[in-house]
Amino acid sequence: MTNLSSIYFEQAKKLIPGGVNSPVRAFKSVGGNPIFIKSAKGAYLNDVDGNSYIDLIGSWGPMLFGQANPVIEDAVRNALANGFSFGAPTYNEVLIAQKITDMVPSIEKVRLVSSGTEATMAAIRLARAFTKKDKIIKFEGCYHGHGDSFLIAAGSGVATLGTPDSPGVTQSTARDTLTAVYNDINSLEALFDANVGTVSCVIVEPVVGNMGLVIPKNGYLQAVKMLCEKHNALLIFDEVMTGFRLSASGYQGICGIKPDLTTLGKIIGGGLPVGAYGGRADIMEMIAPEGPVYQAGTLSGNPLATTAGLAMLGLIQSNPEVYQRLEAKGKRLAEAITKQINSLNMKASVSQIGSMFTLFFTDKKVENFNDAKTSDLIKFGQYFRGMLNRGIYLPPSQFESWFLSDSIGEEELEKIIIASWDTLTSMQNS
Ligand code: HOZ
Repeated sequence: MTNLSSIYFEQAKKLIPGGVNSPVRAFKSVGGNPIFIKSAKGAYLNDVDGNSYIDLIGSWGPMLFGQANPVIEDAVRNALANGFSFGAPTYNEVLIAQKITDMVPSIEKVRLVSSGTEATMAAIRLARAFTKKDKIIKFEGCYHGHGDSFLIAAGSGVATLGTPDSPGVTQSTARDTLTAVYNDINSLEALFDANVGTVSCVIVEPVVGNMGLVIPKNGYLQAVKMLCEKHNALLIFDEVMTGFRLSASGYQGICGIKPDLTTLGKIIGGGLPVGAYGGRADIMEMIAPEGPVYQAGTLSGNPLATTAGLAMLGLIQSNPEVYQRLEAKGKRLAEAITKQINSLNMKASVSQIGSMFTLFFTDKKVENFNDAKTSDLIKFGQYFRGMLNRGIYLPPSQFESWFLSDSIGEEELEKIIIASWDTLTSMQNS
């Protein structure tokens, strides 16, 4: 069908690899052409052809209060008048560091960067320098951005495209990344035992959003922490998606574990480009210029991004009940869709925690990447397109989490549930 989105996409493909600036947006695994967005407000994304969709991507996490929240919008508008980028310190950087360290107790010192990818790359460099060891352990299907060390058995967009080990990553880099099976403590223990004295850190999404949503088993993260302590390896929680989304102190505030380092992203810029890494002061003090580990960035602590982030964290602090509301919405959706798949006798299962959600097209309980990969990706594509046609914009991949926002009210929840039922029944009948 010819519409503005498809015209723009044709033009984009001539200028931008694959027509998009981040692969998963290209709809490759779900079919059809990407929808170009013109604007967004509250629970809705509006496309260039005049259609509106309920937004379940939420910019991959940060839109906790919905799109273009007026408090954040006003803060950014006011800040604009003072300039956009200085390459010199601002007081807002101090204020946001204070807020982050107040809200996340494991973070004693924090460094702002411009994306989650930057944060994770810097965090492992720091872990290597601190422990004087080279290897890292990550988990199959976890995604920590596109740094070379992480593109080994990676989830998210690379899993979606079927290229979890990217060409261009050197063999020596790949050799220093060891991969364990998430939720399987024996697999981590075996890796440690086979690599005694060489592992600098374990990096993990404590709740995984990049295999689709996968929740840790009871006691699993505690066991990971104990193994790290036993082997003198640092524990890094990648909370780029879960930080401030699952609680005001991230998932670590829920599971009660203090990682040595934490990476954050997106939400601490209110949706503007920001990331951060932080943790124990004795480790963070190794970062330049206090210590020898180099990491820098002109846009780090950008004044617009820190203003938006301060407004976002302020909103969270003044609305602590938002997490209960989101949990209630997530539960309601999970119950309704579980009922639908059961009544249609479909091979599918639902994963949900707070405002994060995935419908897997497999009847396996998804506890790790291998389980997630048993999903029927053709069925997911049909479901995605059915939902999109009914006005619901899901993440365009089986290996991603949906994100609910506080702007999604009763009316939107009803629409999502009805669209899901209509889509599933039409899939059943086709
Ligand atoms: N890492 C993001 C959430 N899984 C996806 C962002 C993207 O690939 O565009």
